[in-house]
Amino acid sequence: MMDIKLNAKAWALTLAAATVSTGAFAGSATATDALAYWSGWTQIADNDGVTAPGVGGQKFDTEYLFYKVEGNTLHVGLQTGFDVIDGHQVYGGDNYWGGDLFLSFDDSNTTFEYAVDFGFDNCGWSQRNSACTDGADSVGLYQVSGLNDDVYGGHTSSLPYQIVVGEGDIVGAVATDAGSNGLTGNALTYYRTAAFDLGLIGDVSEFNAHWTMSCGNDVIEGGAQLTASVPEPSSIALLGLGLIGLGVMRRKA
Ligand SMILES: [Ca+2]
Ligand SMILES: [Ca+2]
Ligand SMILES: [Ca+2]
Repeated sequence: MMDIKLNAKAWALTLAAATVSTGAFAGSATATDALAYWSGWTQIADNDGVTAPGVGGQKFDTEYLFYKVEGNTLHVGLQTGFDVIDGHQVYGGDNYWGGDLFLSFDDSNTTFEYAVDFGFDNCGWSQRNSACTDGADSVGLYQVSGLNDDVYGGHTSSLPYQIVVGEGDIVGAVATDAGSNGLTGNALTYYRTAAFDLGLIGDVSEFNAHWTMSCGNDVIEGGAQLTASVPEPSSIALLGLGLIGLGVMRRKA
């Protein structure tokens, strides 16, 4: 009996140790939160702490998507452990590049009619062992006419990756901002934004966004309804007062 009890205890300790080590591994790969930069934005995706279909930890962790609408300008924001300041990072001696921000405005997130090119190098997984000499495109909003699907073959579920820009594909100008939290190691995270006039798209009721990198280790998607006429607090208050007034009148009647 004594032996069995000891064995059971030993098993429990082994299981506890396994749980702790798994937790520690996950934590070390994923330690960041949404940046204060996003104050006033609406979060539309939380993929922090997960890299799928691949691995690589924080440097490949797509973390959050945000958006906001100011006037007729749509702002979309990405936070990721991938270096999206220059769209290139070296990991384990290999080169990795950031993708374009794919956008859909036709209520479908299976195909993307538009993409924001941030001006990152036009290279992919097959060029990971060399410097990129393929050049880059101008920052802007483009119609999607051709795709660069050069991600790791086992991660094609992360596609689309980058557009191939053709003549006449550009739709309009994009204002972009980028930075990092300035921390190091697994606490380091970056942000990149895109802002453009919704008039470039036309009649828009919702959008979907998608982003990945040249290994396809991680991918993030999110979307939101774009309600053109959100009642302002003052008009909601007036509506409430009106309803209260109706109630009072009914009680009196
Ligand atoms: Ca993270
Ligand atoms: Ca992630
Ligand atoms: Ca490009």
